[in-house]
Amino acid sequence: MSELFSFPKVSFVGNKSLNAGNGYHYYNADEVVAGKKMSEWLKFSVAYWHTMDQRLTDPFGEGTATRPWDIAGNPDTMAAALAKVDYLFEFLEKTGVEYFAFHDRDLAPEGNTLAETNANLDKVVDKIEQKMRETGKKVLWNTSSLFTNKRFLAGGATTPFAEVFAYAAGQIKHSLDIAKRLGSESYVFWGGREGYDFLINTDTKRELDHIAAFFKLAKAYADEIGYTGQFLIEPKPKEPTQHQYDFDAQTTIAFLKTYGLENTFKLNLEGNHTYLAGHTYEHEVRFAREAGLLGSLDANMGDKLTGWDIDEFPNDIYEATLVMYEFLKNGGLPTGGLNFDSKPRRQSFEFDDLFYAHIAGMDTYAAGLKVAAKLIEDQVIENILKTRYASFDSGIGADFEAGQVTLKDLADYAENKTDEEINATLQSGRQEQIKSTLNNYIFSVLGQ
Ligand code: XLS
Ligand code: NI
Ligand code: NI
Repeated sequence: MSELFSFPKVSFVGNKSLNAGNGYHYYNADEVVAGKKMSEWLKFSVAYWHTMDQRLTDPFGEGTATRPWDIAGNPDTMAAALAKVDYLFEFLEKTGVEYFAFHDRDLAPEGNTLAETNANLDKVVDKIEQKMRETGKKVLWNTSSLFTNKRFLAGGATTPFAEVFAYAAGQIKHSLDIAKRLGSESYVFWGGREGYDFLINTDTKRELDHIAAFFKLAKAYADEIGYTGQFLIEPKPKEPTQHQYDFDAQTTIAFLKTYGLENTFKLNLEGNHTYLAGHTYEHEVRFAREAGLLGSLDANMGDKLTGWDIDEFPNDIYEATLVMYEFLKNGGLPTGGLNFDSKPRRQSFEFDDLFYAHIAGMDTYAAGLKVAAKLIEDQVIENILKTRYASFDSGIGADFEAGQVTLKDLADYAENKTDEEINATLQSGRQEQIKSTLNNYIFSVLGQ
């Protein structure tokens, strides 16, 4: 097939030139880091809804993006939907990205009924399936949009309207059929409008009971059709509803445990969502990892001065390093990956900007992976923790950890100690020194 667009195939060029050009400076698919090839660790994924569908609109203006697959005047026709598939696969080929992710509604226009909509969708899925067979590209995850259409104004699984609830279930059923058919490694539920705007008109308990039951029905259906991909919930604290039920990792973990869903789901954590929740990305990844529930990453970032989700392509090496540290501690993401739920800025409207954006994102996480691997090899963070918690390795601390003391034993132990004695055991947190060390690792590893 002749080329659809002219951007050259992106290959690894190394970091000798400081100017970001058309190549990867750090992402070297075959390079071995921490015992595995980068391409095996870093399962990057193109997000259909941004890379293919996002027109770079904002609340004040129309789209600025120039996209070669737009079919003049009517970007929502079936012809455009089918044409986009060819562009996606050429984009994957040229960037070397192995995976993609999509919502049902990214792929094809809706019809007048769910049956008509499914028929449109299936035509595009037929083509995708064929292309996947030809190229070996894979689906990281798919999902259903239960938030774009008007019917979902009060949610999909948490709507007060049973007609809408049934429709949402129908949509999920079809998406699970697609997941099974295309072999999606995971299946994502992002609770777009699963939350509330106004407490007084909302039965929160009933809504949470509904969504938990909805998830159980989805799991039962997946089991019935033999779909074994990992189910994921993607926490987000606000936008679009004022109060999202899956606010952050810990809120979502509590929800899963409350309803006995912790063995069914893991978390898909997105950088920009973590800031909106008042956390850092590494915080969220840490808490999911420690709960054994780290599933996948939506690798983006936001502007820390902006209060909404801007889905910027990741370019913060410091953050990527700390996220990759958690990632390596987790042994990577067996059924997940790094999905670029990211879009170029509105002024980066040219098609080539999509390539530069993916290059920036992939290089950032490749660089973060290398620095994190070196930190672990040198046991930098492990040694910091070892020293800081050493008093729990012997004496009263060790006795407590072994479950050998009562509250009264601890009180007896502490009773006659003076402040001077206690304060003499405190250690500095050495935050500034640790940050310098981190910077030194970044400079040194990436300078090589
Ligand atoms: C929106 C979410 C969304 C999910 C998929 O903020 O990040 O894009 O990843 O529905
Ligand atoms: Ni996302
Ligand atoms: Ni998001």
